[in-house]
Amino acid sequence: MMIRTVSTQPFNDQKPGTSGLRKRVPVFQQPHYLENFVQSIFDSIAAPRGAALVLGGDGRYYNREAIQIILKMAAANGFGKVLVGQGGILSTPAASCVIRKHQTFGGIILSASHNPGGPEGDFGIKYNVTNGGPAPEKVTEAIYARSKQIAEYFILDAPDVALDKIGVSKLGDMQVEIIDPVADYAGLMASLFDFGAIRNLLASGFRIKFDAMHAVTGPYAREILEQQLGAPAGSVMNAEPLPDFGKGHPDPNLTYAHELVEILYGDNAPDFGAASDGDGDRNMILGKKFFVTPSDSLAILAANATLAPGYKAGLAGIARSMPTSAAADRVAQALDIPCFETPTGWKFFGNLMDADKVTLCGEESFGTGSNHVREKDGLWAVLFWLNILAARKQPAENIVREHWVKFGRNVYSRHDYEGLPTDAANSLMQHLHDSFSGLRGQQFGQYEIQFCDDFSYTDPVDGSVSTGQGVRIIFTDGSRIVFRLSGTGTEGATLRIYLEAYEPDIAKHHLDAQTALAELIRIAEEISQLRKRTGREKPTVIT
Ligand code: VG1
Ligand code: CO
Repeated sequence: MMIRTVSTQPFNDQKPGTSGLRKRVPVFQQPHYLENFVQSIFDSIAAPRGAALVLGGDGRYYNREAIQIILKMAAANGFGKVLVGQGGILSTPAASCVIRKHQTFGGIILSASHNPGGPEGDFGIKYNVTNGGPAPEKVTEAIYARSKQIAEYFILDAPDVALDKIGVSKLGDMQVEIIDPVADYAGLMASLFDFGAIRNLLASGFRIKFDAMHAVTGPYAREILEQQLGAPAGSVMNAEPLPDFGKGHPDPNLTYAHELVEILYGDNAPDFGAASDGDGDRNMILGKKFFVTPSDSLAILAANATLAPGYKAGLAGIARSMPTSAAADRVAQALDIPCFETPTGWKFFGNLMDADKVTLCGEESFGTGSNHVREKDGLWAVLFWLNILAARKQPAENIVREHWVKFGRNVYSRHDYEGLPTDAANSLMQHLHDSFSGLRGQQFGQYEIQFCDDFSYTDPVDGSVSTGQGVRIIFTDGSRIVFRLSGTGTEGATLRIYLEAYEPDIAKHHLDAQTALAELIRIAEEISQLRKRTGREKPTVIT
């Protein structure tokens, strides 16, 4: 077998976003496009000869083709071994688990997460480092810099590798090991949670519904929830991973997971519902006719963590992304542990976990996780909730309401405006920046602005600084409005407006978030000149 050196020219748009490089499938299918990016990764990470990698993806359209290309390039670039999930499948948290367990040099994950798939949908690629977590910014910047210079890549001329049969084969000098994508991950889950107690709960008639949204978690949820924990067959719905996710949008929120929402809000609803996204790192938690806000979910997991065997020694600390509500901060304060506020994206949690500064991390975008891996983890959050429900023997809604009584309620919502013209979105953000100095001290209805800024973060472990991470408008009573542009979309711009108000008054805890936040929503629209600059009357998605 021969190593071929292919000359190529740089593409100028291979800058990784919040979570890897995401583009439309036809963009990735252009000659050399994927190859350029993969070679840029290999050139930047300088892995020693013979190093091992993990490779897998969420099964979306182009996953298998990409895996064949990457395997042949890894062989040509001197890697000694690649562990591949059977059929090319590995959920994002499972990939992180495998990197850590098998101590590989790193891993490549093929996913565009919650973005739709299919021939006209999105594809994505992300590099994870030795700790199992997403490459930090200095690595992604080096990859991008390399992609702008690249002149050639290396690929082995060889037949395709059989991806569906577990076992070891050779590709040139490199070993390819096809592994069970579920086993290591399922073993890790069993070591963290009280499977016996969850089994008893499910045997007692407690009914659950998990929506895998035709994405990667189907096989994981079937094995863990149905096989190992005994949930009746059919408890996992849409369990077959499909290359186009059944033409759905695998984003577990009230809008896109409506099939599950209708079941949980319908007649004869199950006791507990959950969904995960394309690559299995997000989670949505539902009780009977009740939605648990992701920010509350993080706080509640933290407050109840010692009920799960894996966390019975307590938490070292908690971290949340800046736009995530401060509900977790209140729990950290009560537990007398530190709470860190990071920019959006899981890559910022890695250093804190590696340094044992935090145990739990979370984002408002349906992402929760812990130091068991270095990615957010959808099924882990579902199992954590089931463990708590089994231990407390109360409905999910009661657990949330009791939490609010104890800590007060951080009323929270996010409004997304998807598919905006990039110019309009940029001009709105610029307008906000230009308004900073005039806004301080201004009164809007009952709210007075204490300060506004563009969030920047200094990593407490390695001192690296990340600027421009979102405009914050903070009011004197602690309420907040945050504006950010998404870094995961592939078309136009998505504006995210995050709204948070603290409500200590129990008499108001029954209010729907949109009602409770109405005044802040109005202020956000006024300050940003949203209607004038975007022509939009209402958000595309509210979570
Ligand atoms: C979004 C979320 C962010 C999350 C990221 C990746 O990013 O807001 O919290 O970490 O997606 O999640 P953005 O830049 O579009 O706001 V996943 O599940 O798409 O890998
Ligand atoms: Co995801």
